[in-house]
Amino acid sequence: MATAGAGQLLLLTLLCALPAAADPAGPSQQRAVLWYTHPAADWESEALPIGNGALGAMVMGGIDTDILQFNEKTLWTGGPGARAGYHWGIPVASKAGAVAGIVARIDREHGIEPTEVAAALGAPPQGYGDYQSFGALRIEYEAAPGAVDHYRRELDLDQAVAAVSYSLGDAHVRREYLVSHADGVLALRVSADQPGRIGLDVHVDLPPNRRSSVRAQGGTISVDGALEDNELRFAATVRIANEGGIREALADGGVRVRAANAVTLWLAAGTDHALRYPRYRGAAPAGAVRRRVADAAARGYAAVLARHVADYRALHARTDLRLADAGSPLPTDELRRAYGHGDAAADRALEALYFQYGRYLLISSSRGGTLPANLQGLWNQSATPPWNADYHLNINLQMNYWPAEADNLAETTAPLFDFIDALIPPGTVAARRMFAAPGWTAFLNTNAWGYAGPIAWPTAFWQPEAAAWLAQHYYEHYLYSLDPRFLRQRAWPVMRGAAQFWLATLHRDPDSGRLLVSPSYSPEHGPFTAGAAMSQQIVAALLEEVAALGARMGEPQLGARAAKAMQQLDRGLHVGQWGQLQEWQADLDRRDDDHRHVSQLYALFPGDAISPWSTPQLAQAARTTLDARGDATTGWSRAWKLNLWARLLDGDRAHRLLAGLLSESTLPNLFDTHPPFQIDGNLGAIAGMTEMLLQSQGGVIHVLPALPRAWPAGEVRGLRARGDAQLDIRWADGEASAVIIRTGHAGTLTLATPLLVDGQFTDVLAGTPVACDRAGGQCRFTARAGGVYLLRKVTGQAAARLH
Ligand code: FUC
Repeated sequence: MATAGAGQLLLLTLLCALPAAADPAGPSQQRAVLWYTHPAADWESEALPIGNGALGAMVMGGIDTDILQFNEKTLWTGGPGARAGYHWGIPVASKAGAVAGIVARIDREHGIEPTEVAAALGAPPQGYGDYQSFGALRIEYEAAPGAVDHYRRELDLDQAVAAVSYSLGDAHVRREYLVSHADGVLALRVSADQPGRIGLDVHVDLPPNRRSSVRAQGGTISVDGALEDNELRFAATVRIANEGGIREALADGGVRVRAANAVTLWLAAGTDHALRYPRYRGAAPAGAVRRRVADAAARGYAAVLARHVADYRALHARTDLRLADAGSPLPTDELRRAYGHGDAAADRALEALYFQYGRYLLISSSRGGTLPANLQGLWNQSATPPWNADYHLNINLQMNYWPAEADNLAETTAPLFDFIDALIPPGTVAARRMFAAPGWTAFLNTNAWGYAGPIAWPTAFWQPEAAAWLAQHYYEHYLYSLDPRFLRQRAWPVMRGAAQFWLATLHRDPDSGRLLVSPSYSPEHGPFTAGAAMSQQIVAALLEEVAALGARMGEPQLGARAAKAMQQLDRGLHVGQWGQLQEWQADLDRRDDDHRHVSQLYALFPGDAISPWSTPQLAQAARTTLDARGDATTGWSRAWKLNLWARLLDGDRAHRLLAGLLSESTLPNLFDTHPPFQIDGNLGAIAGMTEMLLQSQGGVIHVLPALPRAWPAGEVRGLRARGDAQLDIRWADGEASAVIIRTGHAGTLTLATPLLVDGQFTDVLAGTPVACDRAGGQCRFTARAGGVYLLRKVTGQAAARLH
């Protein structure tokens, strides 16, 4: 830009003003903080999670004794070396004949009971293992004279720092807790505004299922050991640094501090797990763990805090949701209890907080260099957690990552992609042994050790579409980023292997001649048949993409095979006798069925084969199905339905699902409860909130497609759209009033919003209007690389000035 004219300057001023502006209805903006007036009494429902993707802890904040239960993401029993033996769940001898037998039976009988198929094709899991608690830091505070008052426990989502504060006699005590990704350590700093007031004993408590030594020397507690089940080695170091006062190592492995001005605890932990088939073992952990603590302690708390906040904000602060007329003086547990009882401003405050909490949870449980977020994200206190706190591939792991791209946290997909890449070698063996097929596959569930076979749990074991579904996440990452290297080097190999598998195993239906998945099982529901809707929809999406990409990726033959299969493939989009979208090829759906899995609606969300714009009749059928299933259900299922209603452009109904989640399926610490606690509901829900505000599937960016009446005015910043675009949207009276689009790549974008009908649409850097045909509130325009575009409502005098 050589010179800026007056118009340009004005636009730039507007542009700068927009993100900083408070909500249109007045400055009721609140800080994004969860806060409580009491310590947590319960781990699952009240403790506050902190984490850096690999290392996490739950903050209870007890006054006399503070228990900081902590996890390291790779501490798993099971896998190679497990006492029970381990074969990745993959049969040693080929099962291809048994699978063919089931396929032939389904051809004849059309439906088989899951118990029979599980007996024929599944196997009891051997050496599957569980995600483990690492241990707990037990901090016992020295009794001090004076009453405790003004207690507050909080989690600041803008900084990713938890804190406890209270007055004790004439002193004010503050504890701050964080887990830094930048420095790989947990830090707890305890300070008081009066000298010499901090006295505490620190111990590390470990669960019994391991051999371990805990030793204290000077100010350091060293933990070394191995899990009894699989000899996985682990190490942790806690350094206790006191400012003033005295410190001594205790004979029982603890450390005591007395009369200090402040104390900082540093904790690092690790294992020798490595995400590499077949051994899954890497370097001994102790050296790296000790080094991380030494480096952080040398850096000092203020510097570590600053680096942590900068690292976290680089992700979290990109996106903000401000709802107008939102606010409440209530602590978070009371706010949640009061939710839906008539205070709309308080309700909106909780909804906006819940949105930013979901983004916080994803960042805190999913960073590069470790495993992806599991069923509980990162936080688990048990040796035998529900569903092993594993990776369920028939909705749950995928749901964890639904918000990653649109909510501007694409970096959080790094551990997911590393995990899936590492699943391909055992998944390739599984495809061969189970189906005599090329490519790779996975089934219902997997663990830290590349489990790739089917377990023998009749209603939950068969999901060979998992590989194709997971491949969609790679392709979506490309659609959002338009990064050609990622497409070629990461996405394509995964998509190719999944497509090769399906091209070899699709079955020609003897009745219709169509290509079907067989055996096929609609997640956790109904009989085994051929061609359940979800199976067909997932495979169709993958093969369609492979057909389109093959030539460009240098594999035209594979592309051509996929294209040919697509001509014969049933797409799983059938409307049944009561107007519903069928879950199976045969019209078996019952109107009174309220099953939590709505698998036949995959094509509506997360897929995009159904939409009210392009396939209105199918969208109507999806609506009929959703109405029949009803709203009341488990946590993650409500979150899925929230996304589905947003895709049906019904903002009020989507909001009703959000309201149900918050009032029925959310714990006082705002964890989603299935029940029990499962993080998929938190993460799926914020994906749905985002779908209410912005959608970009099918090549069109729709602004505020499902805005509920409950959010008449507000502002959202930093949402991402497919096509490498980023949007800020402000709205009032239920309509968009300003939209800023920042574009990464040069190319064509299509924007849809009624604001295009009479709004002013400007290429800000050029200072010129955007030329496009705006018929029907849509505009297809050519965006520049690094462009900035402003669409705004112009009325009265402002319009005259600008023209
Ligand atoms: C899916 C669900 C269950 C549970 C489990 C972890 O299989 O059907 O309800 O959420 O995952």
